[in-house]
Amino acid sequence: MANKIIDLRSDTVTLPTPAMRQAIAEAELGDDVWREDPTVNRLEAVAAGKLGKEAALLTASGTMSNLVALLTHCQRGAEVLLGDEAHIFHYEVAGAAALGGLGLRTISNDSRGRLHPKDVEEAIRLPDIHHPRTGLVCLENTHNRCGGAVLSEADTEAVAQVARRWGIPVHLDGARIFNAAVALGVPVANLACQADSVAFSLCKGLACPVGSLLCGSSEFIGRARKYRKMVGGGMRQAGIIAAAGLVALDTMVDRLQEDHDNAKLLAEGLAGLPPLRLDPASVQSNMVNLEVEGIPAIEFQGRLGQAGVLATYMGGQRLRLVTHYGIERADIEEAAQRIRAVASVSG
Ligand code: TLP
Repeated sequence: MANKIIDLRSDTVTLPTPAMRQAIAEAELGDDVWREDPTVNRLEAVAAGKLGKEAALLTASGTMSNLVALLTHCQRGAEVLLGDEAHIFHYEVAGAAALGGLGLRTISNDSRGRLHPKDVEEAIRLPDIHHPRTGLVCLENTHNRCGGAVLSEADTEAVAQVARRWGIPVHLDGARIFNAAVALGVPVANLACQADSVAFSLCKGLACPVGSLLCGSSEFIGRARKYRKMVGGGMRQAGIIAAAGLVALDTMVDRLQEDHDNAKLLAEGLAGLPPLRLDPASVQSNMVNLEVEGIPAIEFQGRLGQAGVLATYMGGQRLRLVTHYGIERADIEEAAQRIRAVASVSG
C-alpha cells in the first residue's frame, strides 16, 4: 500500500471487470451501421428499457451522445439553455456551437446542480424577429461541477414543466444517472421520465472501457442515428463495446453505493482540516470537492500527487476527488491519511 498510487482523478480511469473482458472476447458481432450487430441491438434494447424510453443509440462517448442529442433536437441558429456549471458548457469543446451552429446560453446552477424554473422561464425567447429560437433545455444528473450533486425527480420535473409549457424539449446529460438513482434509491426511469432524451455513460462508474447511450423516443433515436453517422460515430463491430455494457448494466449498478459510501468516508476524514474546506454533508454521490485556502490549489494538487494521491484541478481554488470501482475502503483510509499529512505541512 505504501507505494500505491491512489487515482481519484475520475471514475473514467476505471478498468473493465474480468467478466467484461470475457464478454468482449465472446461477443457475437455484425456491422452496426447496417444494424446487424446483435450485441449492440441487445444493449440498446436493454438500455432503453431501463431508462423507460422507446429506443437507444450506442455512441463512442458522453460528449458524442450530448452533441448528437443537441444536433437532433435543434436547428442551426437555435439557442440551448443550460447551467453555467454544465459539462456540455465547460468540457465539450463548444462542439454544439462549432459543429451545430447552436448558441449556448447559461443560467446559474445552484450549489446542488439545479436550475431555478423561474430563471429558465425568463431565459426562454419570445417570438421576436430579433431573437434566436430557444431550441432545448439541458439538465445534468448527477452534476459534475456541482460536486456530484443529485437532482431529485421533483427538481427535474419543475424545469421540465416550464419547458413543456413553452413547447421546448429537455435533454438530460445523465452521464452518471445510475449514481443518482442509487443515491436516491429510485428506479433510474423515474429520473429520466421528464426528459425527452437522456445520455448516460458506460465508461465512468459502470467501469466499461468505452461507450455511452443516448435514449429517447423511436422517432428521435431514428433521427439521432443519422447525426451519429454524420459526426463519424457509425461504428462497425461495436458489439465489442456493447458486450461490456451489458455486463455493466447487469452487475455494476448496485455497487455504485460502495463508491458513494467511500466518498462520504473520505469527506468525513478530511473535514475541518486546514487548508482544506469541505462539507461532508454536501457529498451525495461519488465526488468530493475540496476548496483549498491559503496556497494555490494547483500547488496542493502537486503535493498530493507526490504523496501518491491523484486529484483533478477544477479551476479557481477547487480540487475534485472521485471514488470508483478499483478503489476500496482501505485505499480511501490510506488516501485520507496521506492527504492529512500533506495538509499538515501546507496549512
Ligand atoms: N466527465 C469527465 C471529464 O470530461 C471532465 C470527468 O472526468 O468527469 N457529461 C458529464 C456530466 C461528464 O462528467 C462527462 C465526462 C461527460 C458528459 C463526457 O463523457 P465522455 O468523457 O465519455 O465524453
